[in-house]
Amino acid sequence: MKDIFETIKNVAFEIDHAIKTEDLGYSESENSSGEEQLKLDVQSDLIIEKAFANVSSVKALVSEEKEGVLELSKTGRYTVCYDPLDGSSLVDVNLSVGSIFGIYEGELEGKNLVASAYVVYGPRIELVIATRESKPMLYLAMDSKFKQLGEITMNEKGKLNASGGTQQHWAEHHKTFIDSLFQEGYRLRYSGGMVPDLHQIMLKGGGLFSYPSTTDKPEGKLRQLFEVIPFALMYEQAGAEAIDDRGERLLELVPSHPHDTTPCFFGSKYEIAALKTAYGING
Ligand code: P6P
Repeated sequence: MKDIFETIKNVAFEIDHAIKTEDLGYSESENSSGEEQLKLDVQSDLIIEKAFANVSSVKALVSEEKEGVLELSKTGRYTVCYDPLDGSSLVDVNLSVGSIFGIYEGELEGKNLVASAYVVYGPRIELVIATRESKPMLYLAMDSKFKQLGEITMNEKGKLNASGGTQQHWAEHHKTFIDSLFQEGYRLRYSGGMVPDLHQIMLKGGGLFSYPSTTDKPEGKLRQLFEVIPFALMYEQAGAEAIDDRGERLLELVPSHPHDTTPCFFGSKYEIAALKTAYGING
């Protein structure tokens, strides 16, 4: 997988450059979830597709911005599922955004995720890579190279609460639970960008990120293959947890369609245990 990680490092610099120089307008097209695409979404997707075109270990690509599977090589071993520029609508207000990569071997489902990576495009470019055998490793871009900064471990209990979704559409028990965390003194940290929001909780000692089932989005908003399962590996390898609203591990999800979404909760052990109690989930 080394060739995949090296490709992601190269892509990170290209997309960062595009963010800082390309037109921020909307393209004429929509993505597979029916969302309007920024020219930057299309540009970032193209950068990734070109970069992986000749990476021998990659069998196929699946993009959050497109329908279907792009077959690259019959001899490749891995399928890379990616969100090229998550939260791209935040670029025009100069907030951090990110790219997310899930590396799967075999059928596209949670148990076949072998590694994941994400890039945060912010005041600095940061990259995090995790495998099934390793804790998440943090890298910082310096002089067009990535410097390894160290492993990420999350505390048993944190202080940050990233509560996603439209509050007027939250279930009553979810609202009561989220409010109880604030009553305990948790700090609201939510930018609307999944990558920086989850990255902050990982690096600042823990807490809870939640994007629940809501009346307007009963199956949640975040995509299983490109966003949720890759971050579930990050959180579990950092010593935290990642579950859905039935208490099932997100790493055990089996999407029936590449663009399926799910309610999702990522957090330190204390917060996930508290959520399970609030949701009436045993164990
Ligand atoms: P809401 C960005 O559009 C995104 O897909 C994720 O990056 C982010 O966590 C979520 O949507 C924010 O959604 O409904 O809270 O604005």
